Parts: sequence; structure tokens; C-alpha cells
Amino acid sequence: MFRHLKPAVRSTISFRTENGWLSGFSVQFTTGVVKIQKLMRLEHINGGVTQVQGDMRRSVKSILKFVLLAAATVITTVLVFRYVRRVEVMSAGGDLAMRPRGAMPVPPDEPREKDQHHAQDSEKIDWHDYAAIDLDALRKGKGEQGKTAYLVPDDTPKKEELYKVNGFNALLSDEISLNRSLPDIRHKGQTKKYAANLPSVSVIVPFHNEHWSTLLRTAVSVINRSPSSLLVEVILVDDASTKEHCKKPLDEYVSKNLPKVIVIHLPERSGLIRARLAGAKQAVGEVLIFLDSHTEANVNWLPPLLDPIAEDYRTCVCPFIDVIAYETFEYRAQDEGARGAFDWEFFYKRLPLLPSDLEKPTEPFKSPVMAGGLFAISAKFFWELGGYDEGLEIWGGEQYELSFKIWQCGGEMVDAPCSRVGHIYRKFAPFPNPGKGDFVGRNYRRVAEVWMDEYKEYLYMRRPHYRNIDTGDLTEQKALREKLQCKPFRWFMENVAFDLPKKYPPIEPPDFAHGEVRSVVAPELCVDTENKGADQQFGLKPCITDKSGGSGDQAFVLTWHKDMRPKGRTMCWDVASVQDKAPVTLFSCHGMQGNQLWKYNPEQQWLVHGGNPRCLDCDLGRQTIYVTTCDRASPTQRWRFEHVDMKALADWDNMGPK
Ligand SMILES: [Mn+2]
Repeated sequence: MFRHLKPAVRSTISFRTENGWLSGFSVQFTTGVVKIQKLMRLEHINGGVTQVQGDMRRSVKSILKFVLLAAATVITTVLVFRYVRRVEVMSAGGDLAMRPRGAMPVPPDEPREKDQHHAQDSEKIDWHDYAAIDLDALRKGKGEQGKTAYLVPDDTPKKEELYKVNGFNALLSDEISLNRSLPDIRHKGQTKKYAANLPSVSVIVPFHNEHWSTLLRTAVSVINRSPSSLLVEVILVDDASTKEHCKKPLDEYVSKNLPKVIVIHLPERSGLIRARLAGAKQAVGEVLIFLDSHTEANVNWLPPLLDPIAEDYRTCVCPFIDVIAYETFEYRAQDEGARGAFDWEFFYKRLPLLPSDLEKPTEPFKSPVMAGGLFAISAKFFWELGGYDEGLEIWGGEQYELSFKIWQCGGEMVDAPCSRVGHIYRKFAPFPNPGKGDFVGRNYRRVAEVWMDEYKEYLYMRRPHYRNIDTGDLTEQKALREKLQCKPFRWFMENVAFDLPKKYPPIEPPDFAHGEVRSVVAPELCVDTENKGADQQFGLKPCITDKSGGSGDQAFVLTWHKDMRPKGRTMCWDVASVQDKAPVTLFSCHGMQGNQLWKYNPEQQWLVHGGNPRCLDCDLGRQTIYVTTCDRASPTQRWRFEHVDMKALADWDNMGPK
């Protein structure tokens, strides 16, 4: 019988180590007792024979003893913990005081195989630190609750000086508490539970000349909002900073105030990628979490990152990245989430969530590539994958390298909507180019050569000079791919990033038409945006090709997206109004048709707008343009598009976004 009881009891005891999650604690305990009662009842029903009943009484006795003992342990623990916490919280008044860590230190668990389900691993608990949440809710002051903050006065030379070297309002940061409170902007109305048995964590934060208070706030937020039983260490990797505070003052501050934080100083500038590797090599946690050095971990951020890894150690998990405004330090959501992707120049892009993702907005969803700066991966899997390619320089391409490796070599990548970490997106990049030539291009080529097979040609088509960059030795990377029997890139494209080519086609389809758009009835007039910007109307001007020295913006492209763009710009002709003679304005191209859908009809010489078709028309006297009901008899609705690709037009229905 005790064999049956063990799991329940063990879970209660192990729960003691989870840093006093009090409410969950009593739930756990009650569950344990209920389980015991259930077992007893079961035994009673089955045990009709006297002897069994005798055994039963002894069993009941020992169970009761056990229950009492367990209850006593639990109550004592709760009381002691409450006391300890209250005392330490009361003493934690000032800016630099942090909530206690290691009130009940727990050594990191022995590394375990995480790729199989174990019965005791399936138990889920509520990991929230409600005491800390309640305390945070009471905090008031500058930047508290993630609210917009200001400097008074706001125009000091000191502010400018710090802005210049950081790209954000660092002076304001100094006036905000290191352990400021943040708004809980997760989905409302439910408390998600995560495995009781989660792996231990090393957080790795590489930095180069990071500002004092933003760096420390990163570390403090991680410590305060992570269950101390899970967090082994925070490793700050100083990538040969030149600012004085990054050296001795940091070492001293950390050793005095932040026992879980370790600082590594790299002897020479190594770049983001190698700094991350240096941190990872020293880390002892089962899971490595990489963070930027100007971030803030939000409430209960850790369990949602770890739970999918506990389920399968080959899953890499990214948090949702929230926005910390560079000017005001306001904390807000970026959006409702999207899947990471890239275009064929390797710009990071995003793809919409799939319908199945939208059905479960709080569940982790698969993402083809990570944004790069913030993610959790088991150390075991990271090193199986060889970490990052050590041949990558400074920064650039590493998020693709790791993402492709993860997917192609048997892993999976997900974004966890319930794990939120704020990040300061800088106003501008304050650091000078490290003077290493086109290191980004070199990195891209290394990644393409090792992982992308025939798809690398799509990159080279757009950046032909990549073909001539010396990548250095790739033997080791290729051997790794061979050793791990990684899948081809085609598999990745067809199964993971399957909707990427629709939005970012490897080969751009031909445009339907391009050149000037000339009025048939008044052939001296052309459509001209005059280089106007968003939300501005435009109309007709004398055609500039008719006389030399004319200026304007009269070359247009009816693109394969089925929108009308001034050549070389990503502004689109947009009609938002349904009224008659609705004006045409410019708006950022969204590639989603709708208000920006245009088609050229070469027989009628019409430019037709929208799904509910109306035709481009003009007022010759005022030289304005608008859309209105199409009319075969109207001469002012006829336009000559300079070059028309009749073959592409004939294939209209098969082209472009659906
Ligand atoms: Mn950053």
C-alpha cells in the first residue's frame, strides 16, 4: 500500500523545496490526504475478510501516523517560511534591497534524461509566487507598475551624454528602482499549471558596455521572479567592456548584493556569439537561458519556458518579448505573437499565427526561427548541437544557425505566450562597427553553406558577392550535420516554414506592369505622387518624360502582391473610403490586398481597385484622381500603363497572395 502512497507523499515533501508557494502547497497537501483517504476506502471495500481488516487497522494506524507527521512538517515549514519571508521583505525597503534568495537553498537536481515521460513528472502545479505578486502590487514610484516615467528636468546635458552612449534614456533608468514592479499583461482569467518537476536553470547575459542600472535590473528581475529552487546562477559575460563600472565596481556590487550572480570578464572583444558560448561553457544548470543585458523578466516567466523542455529536452522555448520604451521605460506588449521567419536577404520577419495557434492563445506554438536574443534550451541539447558554430563572428546569422540546427537535427522550437520578458529596443545603435569587414555576410554564408542546401542560391541571387566571401573552414560543421543525421533544408521549408514562400517567395514573381500611368484622354498628364508620404493624397501632373528637367514621382509598379507602388518605395496606393469619388492616398504597403488591391485591365485600359471593383478616374480641371463606378463610356477612366506583362496578367488568378 505504501508503494501506492509514495508518489503522493513524495510530491508533498518535494513541494517543500519550491520556495514556499503557499497556496499551491496546501492544495498539494489536501490532494495527498484525499488520495490516502481514497486508497483507504478502496481497501475497506475490497477487504471483506477479517484478517485483511486486521491488516487494514494496522495500515490505517501507520497511515494516520504518517499523515500527522506530514501535516506537522508542512505546517512548521509554512510558518517558518512565512516568518523568514516577512522579516526579509520588511528589511527590503530601498532600491538596492532584493527579495531574499536561497531562504531554503536547494542544490540543482542531478541531470536527468528529460525526453521520456515519467509518472511523477506529469504532476502539474501552480508556480506563482503570490506573496511577491502582492508586494509588487503595492509598489509606487517612478516607473513602478511599468508606467511611463519622466525626468525632471528633461533636458540636462547628463541625459544627452548617457543617451548618446546607450541609445536609450539611461539617466531615467537610474532613477527607477532596480526591482521595480511590472504590469502582468498575460492573458487573463486562468492560472496555468506547470510540471512540479522542472529542470534547474543558468541564465546567461552577455554584455558590452551595458549601462549600470539596466544591466543590474536584468539580473535582479530574474532573481526576484524566478523560483529560487530552479535558478542556479545568473552569469554576466562582460565582452571586454571599456566602461569603468563594468569592471571592479560590478564585481564588488555583485559579490556584496547578488550571491547568485557570477561575472566573467573576457580578455578581448569576442562578439555576442562567443560571449554567449563562454557563458554557456561555465553554466551548471540543466537549462541555459540566454537574455539580452537590458531586459526585465516578468511575473512567473520561468515555468512556461521550462515546462516544454521538461517534456522533451530537444524543445527550445522563446518567451514573448515585450517592449520597454527607450524614452520612458513604459512596459507594454509588442503584439499578440507571431511565428519567426526570414526573407531571402536574411532579414528577420514574422509569419502570422496558424488557426490552430489562435484557438489556444496561451499554449506554446511552433515557430520556424527565433528572434535571437532571448531563449531557453537544455544544456544537453545545446551541446549535442555543438552550441553555436564557433566560426561565427560578432553577431548576425546565429539565430538562423541555431534555429535550423534545432529543427533539422530532431528538435523543435516554440514560443511560450505566458513567459514574458521586457526588452529595451534602442532608439539607435550606439556602438561603432567593430571594423571586421562584412562579418555579417560571412556569417550568413557559413550558415547557408552548412544548412541550407540548394536554398542557399536564393540568398546568393540577391547578394551575389556572398559567393566570393571566404567562409573559413566548414569541415566541423558539416561533420556535425552528418553525425546527427540532420534533415535537409527542404524538409524544414516544407514542414516548418511551409507558409514562408507565399509571403517571401524565393524567386520574386514578375510584376504585372510598370512605368508611368498616363491619362488617355489628356495624354500630357501622368499620375504623380510628388514623393509624398503616408496618408497624403496625390493626383495628376504633366508627364516628366515629355520634357527634360521635369521632376516628380511618376514611375509605378503593379507588383505581384497586386498593389501599386511608386518604384523603389514601399508605399502603396490605398483607398480606404467607400464613398463615391473616394480619394487615393499613400499608405505603407501591407501586402494583404484589401484597400491596396489593384488590377490593370488592358482592354478597357482601366485601373481597377478593390474586391468590390471601382475604377481610377480623374478630374482634369483640378488634376485630382479618385475611384468611382466603372463606366465603359467614360474617357477619363482610361489609362495607359507604360509596360504591361501580358503573360503575367493572364496568369493573374494563380499569382500573388491569396
Ligand atoms: Mn537588445
